[in-house]
Amino acid sequence: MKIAGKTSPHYRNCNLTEAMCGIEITVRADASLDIRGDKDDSFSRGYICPKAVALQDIHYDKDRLKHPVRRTQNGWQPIGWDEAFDEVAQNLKRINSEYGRNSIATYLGNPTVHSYGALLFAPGFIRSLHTRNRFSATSVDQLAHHLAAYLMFGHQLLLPVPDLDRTKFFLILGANPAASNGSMMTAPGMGRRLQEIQQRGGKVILIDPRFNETARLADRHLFVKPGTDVLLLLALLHVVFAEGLTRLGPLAAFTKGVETIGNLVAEFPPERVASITGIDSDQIRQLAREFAAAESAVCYGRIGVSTQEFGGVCQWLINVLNTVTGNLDSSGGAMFPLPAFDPVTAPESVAPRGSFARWHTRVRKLPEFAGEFPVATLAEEILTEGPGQIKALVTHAGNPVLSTPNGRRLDRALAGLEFMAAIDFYINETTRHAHIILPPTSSLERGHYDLAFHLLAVRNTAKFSPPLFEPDAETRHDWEILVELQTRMEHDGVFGNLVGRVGRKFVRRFFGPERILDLGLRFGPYGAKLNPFSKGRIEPSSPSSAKSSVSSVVKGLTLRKLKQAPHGIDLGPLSPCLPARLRTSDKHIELAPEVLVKDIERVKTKLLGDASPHSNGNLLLIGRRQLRSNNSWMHNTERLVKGKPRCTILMHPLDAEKRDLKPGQNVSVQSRVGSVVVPIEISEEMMPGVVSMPHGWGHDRLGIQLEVAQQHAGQSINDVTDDLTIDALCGTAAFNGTWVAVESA
Ligand SMILES: Nc1nc2c(c(=O)[nH]1)N[C@H]1C(S)=C(S)[C@@H](COP(=O)(O)OP(=O)(O)OC[C@H]3O[C@@H](n4cnc5c(=O)[nH]c(N)nc54)[C@H](O)[C@@H]3O)O[C@H]1N2
Ligand SMILES: Nc1nc2c(c(=O)[nH]1)N[C@H]1C(S)=C(S)[C@@H](COP(=O)(O)OP(=O)(O)OC[C@H]3O[C@@H](n4cnc5c(=O)[nH]c(N)nc54)[C@H](O)[C@@H]3O)O[C@H]1N2
Ligand SMILES: [Mo]
Repeated sequence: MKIAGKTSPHYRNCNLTEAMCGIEITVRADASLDIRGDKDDSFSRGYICPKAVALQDIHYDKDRLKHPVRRTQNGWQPIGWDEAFDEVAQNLKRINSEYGRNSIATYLGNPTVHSYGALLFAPGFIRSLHTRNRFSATSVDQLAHHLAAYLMFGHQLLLPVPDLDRTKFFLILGANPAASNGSMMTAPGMGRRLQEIQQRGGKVILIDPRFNETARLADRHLFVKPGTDVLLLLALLHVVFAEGLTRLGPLAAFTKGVETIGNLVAEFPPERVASITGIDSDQIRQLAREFAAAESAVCYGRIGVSTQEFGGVCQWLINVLNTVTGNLDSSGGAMFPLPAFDPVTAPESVAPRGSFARWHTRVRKLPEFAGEFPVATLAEEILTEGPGQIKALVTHAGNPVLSTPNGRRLDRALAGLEFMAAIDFYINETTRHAHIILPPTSSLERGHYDLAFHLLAVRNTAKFSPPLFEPDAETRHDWEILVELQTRMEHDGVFGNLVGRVGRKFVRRFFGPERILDLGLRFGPYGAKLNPFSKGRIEPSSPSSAKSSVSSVVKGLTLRKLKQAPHGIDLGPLSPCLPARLRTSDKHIELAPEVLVKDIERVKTKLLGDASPHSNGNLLLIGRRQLRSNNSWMHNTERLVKGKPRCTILMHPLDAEKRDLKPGQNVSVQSRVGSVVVPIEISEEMMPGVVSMPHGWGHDRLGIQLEVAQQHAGQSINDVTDDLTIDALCGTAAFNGTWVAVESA
């Protein structure tokens, strides 16, 4: 293992979750790594979570693939890169010419967003396939945020973020930042930051069907019945309008649709929704008044509200609540970060504004968003015969068998594909179906810049992490694999191959991710090149530390200057930027987009009408994240999985008593699509009628190569979640709110 730089210790950002924690790594004599929080990182100030320490376990994992493999009757065989690339390209071309362009599908998983090389080069590869069957983890995650941003602010990436370090009133719906480290809100050290809100006289309030880890830090926690947050939001807005508490301030000059919202919410007084949401009408009124009266306030909702049947309208109404109370684009409210590499002002070809419902899926007719289809439809598109049926799949950094609803069905579907390739370094529940696996370098072998998370951060900062280790001679970076596949798809024959090869060399030499990053920084808001938004101040982080003081970085940010600041550069607090930063054609906020307003009809029918759901003695299943876990792929590290089994179902004592269930016993959890057997934990943390399970477990399938994970297999919640239970507006999986029967196993 060759160390890349001269510097020891080595400073970088952990790229596992969204928090961008600065870490300090020392390579010990025995090659093991001492990984700790970087005290000089001005943003994370030394905070890390246990996952960062496990970066080394992944790097040194003996199950991690270092060279391409081909699946044969006698198991996996190592093959060379050229052979592997050829075989993938030949198969994709054959299937394309035999069945048409839409017969090839792609799936990009979550770590794609944590690798800037992959983010920059995946779109080119996907374009080279000319298929509409593009999928990603977005439709099991944050799609609702993009949809609301696109329709209201004109760009899918113009995402408001809580101004956490200044707010006086933080209203959280369905998130657990104390365990997840925060999402769509990058802020390392969540516990400290929440405490600081209280120390400056502010309040933290959580709405959640579980008294989760964040509830323990909050001033108030209210149980809400899963899937009913939309009614709570409508009622909060009702009170704001009915009691004359709207105050748009400067936003009034460029906000359309306020009256439409007023009319819409008129029919949702708290009394009408209280029993359905499980929140007392007085509590709702009080909450609305406090929110409106606070010096600054911000409402924020995450996975609990994004991945449920009304996720789209929830994220919209959250933005509306912030806007009409004067808390959008205002200090302590919901603000728009201005990152040094800014996709919002980048050309359309680099970061598209978004699109909605230009075309629909073949089988269920669900809409595209930004050129992608909802992954809840992937299995049926593979299994349903006819023109346009998916015959081949390429996955990149994804494990949809464990991470998408009705995963067993997808598991079966993948087994029947004519061809599958995976860009991944593990043989797991999904990649075991691949014919060829192309393994990328580990994250310690590459440079890192958080293209996505600087855009979502509660403070403007910039940091480049150099590689710690030289890449293994046999491995390729994600972006190199993607470029290689793209050129092979685009060029045919001997001449084509030659052109391709030269082009490839050229791209790798002159237009790799570092070059693009540098250009992005130069033309970005803090670069020397002219940019309409360059108002940013640049200060070196923690000037007290000699190592970090880069006094020359005061203007004209470049990658070189960024590299001279190993602890990152502080670019100041978030600052107001509207209406200039809006990307709507008329530079107005569209408070009441038609499709969203219309979707309230569905809310009325489903939640208020006769068809409103009845439990029939069943329970509502929701998800749960755990600090020492990261979706499906970090269970192969002993230090993160040791201790008692964590893949359990949580249930309220009353529900357990009714079913005569005792703590620790195995129970079967059954839904329309399948069942799992897991141990039960009984706790008053849960709202009665609701049960919770973590996702990403279920490593007991045949043929995977994850020795540690297999010993801590657990079961997959997504063998129970339903691919037909979705947010009908945009097709996001509605993981939260699956009806299940739970009984002794
Ligand atoms: N340790 C750890 N950290 C992670 C991850 C991980 O797997 N492990 N994953 C990362 C990823 S990919 C993401 S997207 C983020 C997610 O980050 P978060 O959204 O903060 O994470 P969750 O723990 O899923 O929080 C969802 C909360 O919603 C609640 N909930 C469920 N249904 C409802 C509902 O109908 N209404 C309301 N109001 N609440 C509901 C749940 O009880 C839970 O407390 O975390 C990231 N960070
Ligand atoms: N029931 C339920 N299901 C959920 C959720 C939930 O709350 N409840 N949360 C959803 C959310 S928010 C998300 S984001 C998804 C995640 O779902 P996915 O993105 O589909 O799955 P991950 O578990 O993140 O798997 C990541 C894969 O990428 C590989 N990998 C890791 N690093 C790299 C890399 O640098 N390059 C490459 N090429 N591969 C790499 C890993 O080996 C692994 O196979 O799960 C979703 N599923
Ligand atoms: Mo996610």
